[in-house]
Amino acid sequence: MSKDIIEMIVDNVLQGRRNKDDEGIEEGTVGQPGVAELVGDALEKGIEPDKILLEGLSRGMEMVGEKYESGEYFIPDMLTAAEAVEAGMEVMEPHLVGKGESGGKGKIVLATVEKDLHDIGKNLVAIMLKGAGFSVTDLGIDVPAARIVEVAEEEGADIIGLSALLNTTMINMEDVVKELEQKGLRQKVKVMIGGAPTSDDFAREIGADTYGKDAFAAIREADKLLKAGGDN
Ligand code: B12
Repeated sequence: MSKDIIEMIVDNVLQGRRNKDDEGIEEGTVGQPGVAELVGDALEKGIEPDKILLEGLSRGMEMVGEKYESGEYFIPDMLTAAEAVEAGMEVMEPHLVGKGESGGKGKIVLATVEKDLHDIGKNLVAIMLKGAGFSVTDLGIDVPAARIVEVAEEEGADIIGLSALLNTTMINMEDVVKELEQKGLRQKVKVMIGGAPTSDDFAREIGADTYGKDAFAAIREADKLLKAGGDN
């Protein structure tokens, strides 16, 4: 193989090829390994899962974003690329989960906020947190604040993790903080936010406890929050 396997993963995310049966943007690709097979090969070759995630799947999706922004790609291209990333993550998950202390570190309820359908970043965060030993309940996309808080209460969650990718939906994160306050749970449950339009400043503005730039920061920040909680 002349091309580096990580580069091939990036290429196939850009082509939106989940597996060998998919046709990509370029014709004549059917039969060649797609993202799922390439991720499997990379794992077999002993390439670190973190590298596959960050430099392969995540990088590929970032490049799709750049192409969308420059007008080269359209929404259907984003969707097929997203499906290819999902296919790769499915192969990755068992290799990441179980690296940690299998759920013993603390409970996290994770969701993409109401009216937002983006979930690739959140799913990556979920996999990495599970791999780091947290127990994660992933509520999916477009989840109303009341539902997130209800589940966090039922499950006795330590942390609520919120994702938003749109300028128009990030503000819905504040509703979760308010809902926790209204239910008298704010002292019990920490709130960690993330997603491209969010920031440390925004977290402070809406009264969240912390912001994580990426899936690795999510682990670091969750660890810090639990440590701070434990010291109280
Ligand atoms: C894929 C994609 C889609 C897919 C989503 C598929 C899916 N299953 O997720 C589809 C096609 C559905 C889509 C739809 C839309 N999209 Co879109 N989409 C993207 C795209 C290209 C990539 C997002 C992505 O997956 N990135 C890769 C992941 C790995 O990165 P990430 O999400 O940022 O996550 C990382 C961190 O942010 C962080 N993180 C994320 N969540 C969390 C949570 C916590 C707790 C923590 C700690 C960290 C954390 O960790 C992650 C891993 O490192 C971006 C472009 C971009 N540059 O981001 C546009 C983008 C987000 N979309 C955009 C828009 C406008 C839309 C639409 C409105 C388009 C339309 N006209 O219909 C719709 C809205 C649908 C809706 N209601 O949500 C804009 C948003 C502009 C804005 N800031 O408001 C962007 C930026 C593109 C652009 N430049 O115009 N989109």
